[in-house]
Amino acid sequence: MLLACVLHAQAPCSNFNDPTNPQGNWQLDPVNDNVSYSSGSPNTMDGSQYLILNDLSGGSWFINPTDFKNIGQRFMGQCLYFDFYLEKDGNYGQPIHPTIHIISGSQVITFVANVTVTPNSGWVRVRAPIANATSSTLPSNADGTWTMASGTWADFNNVMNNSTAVMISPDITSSPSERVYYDNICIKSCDGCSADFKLDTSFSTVSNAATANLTILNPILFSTPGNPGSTYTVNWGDGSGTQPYIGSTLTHDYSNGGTYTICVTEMKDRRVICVRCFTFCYSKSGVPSKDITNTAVKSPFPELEAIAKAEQSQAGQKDIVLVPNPAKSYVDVQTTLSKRETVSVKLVDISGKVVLEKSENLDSGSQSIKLNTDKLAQGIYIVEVKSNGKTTSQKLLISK
Ligand SMILES: [Ca+2]
Repeated sequence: MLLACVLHAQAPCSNFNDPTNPQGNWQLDPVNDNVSYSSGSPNTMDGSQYLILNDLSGGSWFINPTDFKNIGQRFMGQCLYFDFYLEKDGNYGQPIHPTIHIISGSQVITFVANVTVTPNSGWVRVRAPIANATSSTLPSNADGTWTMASGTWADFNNVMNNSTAVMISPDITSSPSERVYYDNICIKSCDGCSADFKLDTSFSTVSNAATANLTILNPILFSTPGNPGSTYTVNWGDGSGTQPYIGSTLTHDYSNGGTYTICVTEMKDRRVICVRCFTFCYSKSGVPSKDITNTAVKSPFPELEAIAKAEQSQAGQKDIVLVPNPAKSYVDVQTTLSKRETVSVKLVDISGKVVLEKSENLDSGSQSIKLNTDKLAQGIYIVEVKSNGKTTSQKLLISK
């Protein structure tokens, strides 16, 4: 199983690359026909798919109200990056400064880049500092300056620290034909390192092995004017050597429990630019699963004990089936009832806390209770089903 020993939260990053849901948690606000969005490819900074925003009539925004909450509280000292490209300027006719906005409720702060672009002048990458103001001079860096239309610097700090969303817009002029591209809206360190990566880990209860899927968030794999591009190598931390990263997700299996530090090294012209590491650990369950008569399961970890008990219960009776398992956004708890009765289902996390509870009055025969697991963190849970005075439990893995 994976243990809760991941050392730090991974920072939000929208790369608009998902083939089925490229906009991720971004949405129109308000929802109207003033702006449309679609995808294009490639962003010449990294060769990836990007977001296109089209201004069709009056104003509207494109916001992400999910991933960028409380930015200042979580990522002070880091930078909010974005890639920008101007395709059509709505006949504005002058160079424009790319912008990105952070909002908190109705308050807005705007980072204005120093660089200017004109239609089809190329992609630019901008870093906005995540910093507090200490006077009415708002924070700035080499890439640009934070601005706000109204309010005090204390208001600025409130928006930065208690942000509710990040916001972008194609609006440049009142004429509705602007078309802009955004990509790689990511929070990362300001040092220009592009070796930050996303790690998805899962544990197979069948093989007792852990699998790590690694994706570099916004690698610079292509040469652009003034930038020769980078190469990346991955060290999985288990003595298996290094592996080159060539642009898609890399997968690695761990068959032995332990603590592993996975590192990505970014190099330019054979020179190391930076290294990013992430530590995770997992432990095999170590439960003698064949020995179901052993009811006095003892384990140094309470969660192991809970799982061991669940496995014993599972081995003794197949009263419930969980589909799918591992689950992502939902799980169906399937059971067969000999008569109409009330069935209650509890989802318990490894600390023993009930995270979800549901009761349903079901007819006899094959029945199913759907639990929404969308909001739950990935990990191991126990599903407890109580019907006809009997409790049955099963182990459920939630893997996002
Ligand atoms: Ca992208």
